[in-house]
Amino acid sequence: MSTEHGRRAFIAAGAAATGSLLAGAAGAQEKPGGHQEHAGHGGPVGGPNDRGKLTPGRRKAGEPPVPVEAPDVPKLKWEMKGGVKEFHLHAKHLRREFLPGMWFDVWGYNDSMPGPTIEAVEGDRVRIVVHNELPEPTSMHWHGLEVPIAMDGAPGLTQEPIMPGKSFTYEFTLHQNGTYFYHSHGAMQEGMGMVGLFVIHPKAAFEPPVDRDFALVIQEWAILPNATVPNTSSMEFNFFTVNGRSAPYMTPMVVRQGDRVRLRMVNFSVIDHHPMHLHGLTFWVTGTEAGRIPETAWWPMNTVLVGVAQSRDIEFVANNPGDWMLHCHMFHHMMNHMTSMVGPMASHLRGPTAGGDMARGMGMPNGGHALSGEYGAKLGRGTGENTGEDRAVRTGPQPGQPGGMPAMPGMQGHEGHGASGKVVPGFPQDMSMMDMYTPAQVAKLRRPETRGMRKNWFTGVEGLMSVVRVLPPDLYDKVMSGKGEIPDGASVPGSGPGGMHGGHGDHGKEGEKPAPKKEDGKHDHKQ
Ligand SMILES: [Cu+2]
Repeated sequence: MSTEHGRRAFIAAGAAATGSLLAGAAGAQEKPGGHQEHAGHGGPVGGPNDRGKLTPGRRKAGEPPVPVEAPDVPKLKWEMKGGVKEFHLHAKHLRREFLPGMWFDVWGYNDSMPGPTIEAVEGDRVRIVVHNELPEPTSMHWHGLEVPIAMDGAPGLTQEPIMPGKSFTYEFTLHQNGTYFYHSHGAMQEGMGMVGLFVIHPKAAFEPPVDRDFALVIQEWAILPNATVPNTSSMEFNFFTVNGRSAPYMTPMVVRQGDRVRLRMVNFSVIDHHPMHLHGLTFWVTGTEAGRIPETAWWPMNTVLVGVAQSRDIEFVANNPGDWMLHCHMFHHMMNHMTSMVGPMASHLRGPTAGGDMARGMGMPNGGHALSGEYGAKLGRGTGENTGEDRAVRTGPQPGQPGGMPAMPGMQGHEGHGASGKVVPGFPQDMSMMDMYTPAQVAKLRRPETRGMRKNWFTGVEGLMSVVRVLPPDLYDKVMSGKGEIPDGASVPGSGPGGMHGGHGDHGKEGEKPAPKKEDGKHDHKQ
């Protein structure tokens, strides 16, 4: 049935595209015959199906909204008590696995960072009991919600802080709908991860209704060398997470071709705005942190800037099959443990020293080549995180240390990253696709949602990224069923299955022995 719906949507979108050819000026700009390449491209500019603006998916108007999905984050359970939905949030320390085997100490709610997603419906009366299991006072703010002043969670200004071991009951009626979030109102606590999504559906779904509704919360982190605890006073960030995981460990969003899809993106970063770019698909911006935007004010885009503390809802028709990146387009935000990828870590595995002068703190080597042990980039500008110029260490927990994965063959890294990285003095070239994953890590990266992706899909997926997989109905059903074999690369037809190139650590299949460490210079991936 749903396949039939998908086909109908596809045909409808195609018909709309044909319509644009006959539609005067707007259509005249199109190359004749070019539309086959852009199934569902849509009708004339300003028309209802312009770039899929109001093109329906598979769901019928009048049905209730689909539940929201926040990949890698649980939903907060509730109990109806006297007509009130009652939730419980426990503010506490927990450990979160940002990347396979890399566990960090963060603060969150219940057993999740970000906290579990609150999902409610406009008109609901909610009671949210916050239990403080932290070693310091806290309070909870409901970002964007128009609540009575005593419920606003601003410590001192509107309430006494919730002391350790105590709890506080918030209760209010939701008269808004949209993408909101809850967070501690202590700045340093926010930096430790104390946030969660708060999605409020309208009573009847907006039309055309979406088939899938995803929510993402973006965060950034400064994790000092050898540390597992975020440095909340730093303004240099080396880890970025989407729903508490760095790419490629985030779970891809898998949708069926023809679906109408909503993505809700919340930016809970410390100081950075993120231009979130979606490959291969054009979307409309349909909501902000204040709720729905009228259709007349929607913008067609492929890159939407999500500012700090803002949310942006986007909608698109998933008419272009493939595995599409969704990522922040700031280059420094497209890497993990970014600073340590240039400089001494890359060549000597000593890691960068911290707290350098401005030039080196900004990643500008002032002597030698970028990979040299002595003159490579520094970690940070010395904004309080100085660990000493004499102490060169790797970013994040070390293998075998608390927070690190057990030491194992293949974790010893390699000397340098090929001769080409040292050709141009001071230039940190040749840095891409150099993350090494052990077989155990690769096994964790492969999940049901990644079946049929290219074998080495994760090599270029890092930092503030996620993947939207638009699958033809038959492939979608196969992937989601979890059954049967799907060949590598099935979702990127014509690209080959993927595989490793040039000996970059081991990205092989589970159980494979790591490749033996090679001599520097025989390691160049540009061969
Ligand atoms: Cu960014």
